[in-house]
Amino acid sequence: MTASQRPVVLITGATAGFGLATAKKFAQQGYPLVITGRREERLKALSEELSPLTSVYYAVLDVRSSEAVAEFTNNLPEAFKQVAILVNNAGLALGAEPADQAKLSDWHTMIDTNVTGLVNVTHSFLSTLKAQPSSTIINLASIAGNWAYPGSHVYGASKAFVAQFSRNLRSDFAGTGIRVTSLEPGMAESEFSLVRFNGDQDKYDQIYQGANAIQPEDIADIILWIAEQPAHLNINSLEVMPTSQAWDNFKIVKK
Ligand code: NDP
Ligand code: 8X3
Repeated sequence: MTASQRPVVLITGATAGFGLATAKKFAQQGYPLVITGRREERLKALSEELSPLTSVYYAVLDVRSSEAVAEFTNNLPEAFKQVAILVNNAGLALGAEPADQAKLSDWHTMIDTNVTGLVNVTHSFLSTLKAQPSSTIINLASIAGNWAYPGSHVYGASKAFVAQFSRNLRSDFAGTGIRVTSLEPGMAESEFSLVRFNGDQDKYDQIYQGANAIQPEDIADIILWIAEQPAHLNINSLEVMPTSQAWDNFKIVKK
């Protein structure tokens, strides 16, 4: 496939972390890109950086608003309308306290972003994706959706939704050109933990120091690999951890 034949890639949450690295990775391969997020100055700078490599359209988009998502979808310029690779990446965790100490507003924000936001964008592009000879949805779930750990409550549950939603989409679209993947990373170094701990740089440093965590570029490589599998193959789910991370014992709380 020559660069001019590459399908359009839409990435949500391209202003940082996985989304940013994925935009760069696909741009290096010449894929036309639609990049979105809430921070316009970052989108503009990224668009300027990548424009020598490929065609880029950026739009400020808060995925939590179904109205904004519909308007964004309808207003895509003609050259970018035929989205064939959707990377549903925008998401966040807020807090890691036990459930009874968590803020209800944080729970709502996680559900609104990780569940409602992802559903908004997916629904808005299904007819476009179905019209393509081959298309791919890559949803960012997490190990937190597969395994329980203290302080994960709503975050982990929102990612369990993403994993099951991905499987259910697979079920609906079996035999069509639409492929769906639930990508489930473990600990990765990005702004994610700054957001989770409300900008606390000390906590961020403690978490990542010596952990040799996954880097956003590792995830970008995996996303490109998934998207470039032959059309007859669907990567259903892919869980990846840093080598330094693994499961521990079940806890037993004795009286
Ligand atoms: P970052 O915090 O580095 O990036 C998150 C991105 O999501 C930003 O671009 C942010 O952009 C965007 N975003 C957040 N809220 C919204 C919103 N309401 N509307 C649109 N965009 C939004 O995190 P990561 O790159 O690490 O995480 C990306 C995804 O991967 C998330 O879904 C996360 O849950 C998941 N994940 C992360 C892991 C990790 O350890 N880092 C591990 C497993 C999964 P902006 O603020 O400009 O809107
Ligand atoms: C983020 C991974 O392990 O911090 O999705 O919950 S973890």
